[in-house]
Amino acid sequence: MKTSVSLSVFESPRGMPALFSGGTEKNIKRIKELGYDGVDLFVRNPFDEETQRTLHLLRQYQLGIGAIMPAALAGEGLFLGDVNPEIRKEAVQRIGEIIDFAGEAEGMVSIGLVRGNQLEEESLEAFEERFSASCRELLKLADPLGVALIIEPINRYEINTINSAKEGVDFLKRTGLPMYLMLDTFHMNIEDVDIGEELLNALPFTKHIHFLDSNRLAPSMGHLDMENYYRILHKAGYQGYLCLEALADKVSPDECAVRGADFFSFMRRKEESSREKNTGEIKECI
Ligand code: LER
Ligand code: MN
Repeated sequence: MKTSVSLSVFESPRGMPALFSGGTEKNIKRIKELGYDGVDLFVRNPFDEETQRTLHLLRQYQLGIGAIMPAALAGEGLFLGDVNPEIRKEAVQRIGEIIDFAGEAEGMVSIGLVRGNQLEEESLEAFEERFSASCRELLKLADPLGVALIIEPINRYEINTINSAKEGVDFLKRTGLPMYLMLDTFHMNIEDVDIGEELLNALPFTKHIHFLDSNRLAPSMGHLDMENYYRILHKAGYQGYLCLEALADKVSPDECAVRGADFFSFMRRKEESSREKNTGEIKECI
């Protein structure tokens, strides 16, 4: 499993879970120094100067890119499932630009808050019809570039459909859309009955994970059994990123990043020593 942190290319607004704000050399150097393998990148206009400079620095420091996050577009009122066709069209066009960028950056594109909300007076089917049609447009752009589109189940206080991991799986099965999931343990803690079980159930559809404790800080800073979830994913052979998409507004982002790095190296040492122990036991049996 690889590890990463979230980074916004631009100065991140309050409430955005970008652990590092600004694609500066200072931030990128620090992420590398702490031993992370990559970043999730919040972008706005992917071909502007600051995004291109950030991409260049990430390459220079040999950091990978997991998910590219278009959440800022939701802040601009652009939604793939919006009832207004003009808004849907603009959302598809702007996310399309992010897909082009993802092709160049070798990342995936997350589909989270940009889904938009089901209206109170309409059925889920009516909303899903609009949202799925926009997804089909995006897939036409993403497929030839080999860019995966990953739907993030997000808790009910932020959006009103696809809240739990199970609902994410059901949506993909129901529509047959060739998309994947990005799970987030912070949201799962609110929406899923058993995080460990649902991680396993959703794993065949999952390409990326935001790996946060109950308070949206690094594992070990809240009250979830993050060691258990790490072990479950490791044992199941998950090969993707565990990303600290943390909201460090009450502690310093650096402290959160250090605690995350400590957690991951502690878990790697533990896995390593249990592997050695098992090999020793097998040798003794022989
Ligand atoms: C984004 O990954 C996320 O988790 C949402 O809460 C939207 O910011
Ligand atoms: Mn997330």
